[in-house]
Amino acid sequence: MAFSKKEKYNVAVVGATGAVGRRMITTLAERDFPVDRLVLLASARSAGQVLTFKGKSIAVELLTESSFAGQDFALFSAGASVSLKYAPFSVDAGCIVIDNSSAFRMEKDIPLVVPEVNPDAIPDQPEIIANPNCSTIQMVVALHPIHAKYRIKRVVVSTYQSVSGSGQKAIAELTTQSMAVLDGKDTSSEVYPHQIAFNCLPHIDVFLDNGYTKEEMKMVNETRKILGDDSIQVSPTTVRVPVFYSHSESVNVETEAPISAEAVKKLLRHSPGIRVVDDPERSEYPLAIDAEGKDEVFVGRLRNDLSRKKAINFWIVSDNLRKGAALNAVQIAELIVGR
Ligand code: NAP
Ligand code: 12T
Repeated sequence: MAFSKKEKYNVAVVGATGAVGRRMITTLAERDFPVDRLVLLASARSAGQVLTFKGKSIAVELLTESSFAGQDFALFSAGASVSLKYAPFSVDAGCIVIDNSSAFRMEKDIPLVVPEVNPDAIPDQPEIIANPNCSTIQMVVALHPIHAKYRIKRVVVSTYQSVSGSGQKAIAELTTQSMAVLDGKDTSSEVYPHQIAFNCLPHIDVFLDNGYTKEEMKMVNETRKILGDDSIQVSPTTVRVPVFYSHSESVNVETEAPISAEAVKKLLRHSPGIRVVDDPERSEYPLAIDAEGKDEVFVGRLRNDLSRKKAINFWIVSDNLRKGAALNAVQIAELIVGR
């Protein structure tokens, strides 16, 4: 079954009750995506729960192999194992999958798309399109214009990632632990291996044999795939911090061509999806609490690297549930219906 242009589309949200799924629903509404029927899917735990879309109540349904009949788009954010199991049923039903999990991102034949960077990676008849990792998305939005003009050789990045990246349970864990600590009580941890309240954990996703975490290797591999350049060196450290929403990143970029912080500031001011916030005199720079609920990738603290000629430093912040997940996925769907 081939994709054909229509006035409105049937959209399924898989993992609709989750941190990302809920943003999918609000993002579809806010951007007025041409939705005909919206089907909300989750596990037996929350089937029957009622959510609202544009003021209309919709009951969550149990995800099954036949959930995709008659649907045009399925936005998946229920974890990699759910995507691996159910995305093939969606494809068989002729329903385009936009997948937020890590299941398909590095598959050779599956496009990994950030609309501001590589919209042309979407084929004429898409089946599965992968949404990159949240930390990678906000970084490549800023790297892409720099790479196009100066050729990036190497990126050294440290992340400061919010707990909402690990879902609803993690948001609850930070809340409960913070209150316990302030009350002078003991804490317990379920989502993370250690207390996250008033702490920083240099550990996101699982550790791999090379000593890096899977989250760190996503930043290496996904950045190369999206920018279409395997020669870019990426040296990452990913850290969980006690912040609810928005990921922050400290980035050092080394380029082939001579570069300056001042020139990049001008370049990024005119680059899609980016807002430069950089006025140190007035204590203005990107902040997680300001980025929450916003669409843009915020960039600031642009400085020349004191230790190297062709290198600069900067700070990137974006709402991980928006541009890092739901917004990027809906933008991909918009590209498909808009052409
Ligand atoms: P979450 O808040 O824990 O939500 C998980 C969602 O998946 C819930 O709706 C849950 O439904 C559903 N679910 C879980 N197991 C299921 C099953 N067997 N069948 C059907 N539905 C199932 O997690 P989240 O933060 O929204 O993240 C969800 C996924 O999105 C993650 O696993 C991750 O891969 C991906 N993600 C991607 C990015 C990104 O960088 N692009 C960012 C964050 C997350 P119930 O209510 O029934 O439990
Ligand atoms: N472990 O989409 O915990 O690959 O913040 C996103 C976020 C995996 C992913 C997290 C994760 C992904 C997290």
